[in-house]
Amino acid sequence: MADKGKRRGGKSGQKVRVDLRRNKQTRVRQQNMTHEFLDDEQSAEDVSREERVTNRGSLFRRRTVVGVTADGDQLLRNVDETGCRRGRVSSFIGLNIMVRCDSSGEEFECSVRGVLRSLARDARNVVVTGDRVLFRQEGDDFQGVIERVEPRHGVLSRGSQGREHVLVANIDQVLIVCSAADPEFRPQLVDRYLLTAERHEIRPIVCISKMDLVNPADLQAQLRVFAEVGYTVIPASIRTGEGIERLRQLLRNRQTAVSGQSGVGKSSLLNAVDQDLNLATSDVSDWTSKGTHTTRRARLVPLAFGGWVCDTPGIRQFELWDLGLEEVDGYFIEFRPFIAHCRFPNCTHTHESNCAIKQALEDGMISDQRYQSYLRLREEDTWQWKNPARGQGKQS
Ligand SMILES: Nc1nc2c(ncn2[C@@H]2O[C@H](COP(=O)(O)OP(=O)(O)OP(=O)(O)O)[C@@H](O)[C@H]2O)c(=O)[nH]1
Ligand SMILES: [Mg+2]
Ligand SMILES: [Zn+2]
Repeated sequence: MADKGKRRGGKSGQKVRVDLRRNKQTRVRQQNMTHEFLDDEQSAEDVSREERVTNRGSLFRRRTVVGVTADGDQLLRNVDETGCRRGRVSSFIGLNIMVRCDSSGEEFECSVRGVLRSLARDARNVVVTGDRVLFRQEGDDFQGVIERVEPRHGVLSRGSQGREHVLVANIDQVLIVCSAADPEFRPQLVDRYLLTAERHEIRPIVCISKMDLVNPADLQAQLRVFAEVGYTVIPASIRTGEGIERLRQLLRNRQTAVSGQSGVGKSSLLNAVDQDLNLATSDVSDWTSKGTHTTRRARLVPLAFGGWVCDTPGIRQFELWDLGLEEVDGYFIEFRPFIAHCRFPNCTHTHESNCAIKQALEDGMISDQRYQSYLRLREEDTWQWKNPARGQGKQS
């Protein structure tokens, strides 16, 4: 949206997205920066604060504020809590939302209070799996109404047809599952997840499933690339048991989203990690022939040994959301030390001379695998309708 500086969409009480001005001088994060009001495409429930340091040390800080002024805020926040219960959204069944009560562990089938929906610009993300909510029981059965959605932290989201699709909220880490084979290993898909995790400050863990199907030596070089950048990489197999105990340790007492392509074995891995889970999985012959997802909806479940996992449906493509083309390089974390040494401050590391990234590539400081990923990302993504709030123009 071109008209920066102007608050839009705005009756008092509605939320606005504030984008705090870039600071070119320093890499240090600062608190009180100048406000600029921008158009807001996010949903009313999203009150997450986001802050990021881009590659050249410039700072983008942005927050979505619900109800900066009176009315809307009161509608959303001032709920009469008497008789309400606290819980967490575990899954969606049709239009109904399953909420697990914090105190009793019972599941309630809930709807959403009308005002929450009507104030939301993006109906799709009003309530998402993993949300912490305040809800009121209605009637004698396990039914209720969600009165309030608490502010989120740790969101895993992706783009989908030009809009944000929040996969799961309130997570600490994402287990990125990519199979060694069947379906074939896709390091560039892993990179997309890694970028998103960096962007949202969620810890990524890379799990390479179905290791029993390959000769480990064949993948060694590719896996080493991720490890050398500093990521935790776990080769695993439910057939041999490789990696399962390590996964158990990493998942214990954490909030973990499990994501990856369909058929890579996400649900199977979780069942191996905690045998009480009994998540649906499909036979090899089944999933390859039908080409559909076995896990149809995200499901948040507690682990017997502590912590929660959210098993999500497989994805085909992982489109990045809310990440500008000009900052992608900075989220390839091993590029960071070099970026500032490029001759041109807006170097794209493609055709420019005196490019420190290309030099680092030549010197073996950056791997070709990751550099190719970077190039692909630049080419493939539909950047023009990303980041509508940042003046790149939104087309629908
Ligand atoms: N050989 C081998 N096969 C595995 C392994 N893990 C899972 N599989 C098989 O892979 C197929 C798919 O497993 P799922 O756990 O359903 O895969 P998913 O990632 O949950 O798939 P969606 O729910 O569709 O996203 C099943 O036939 C599993 O038996 C493994 O370690 N080795
Ligand atoms: Mg599954
Ligand atoms: Zn460069």
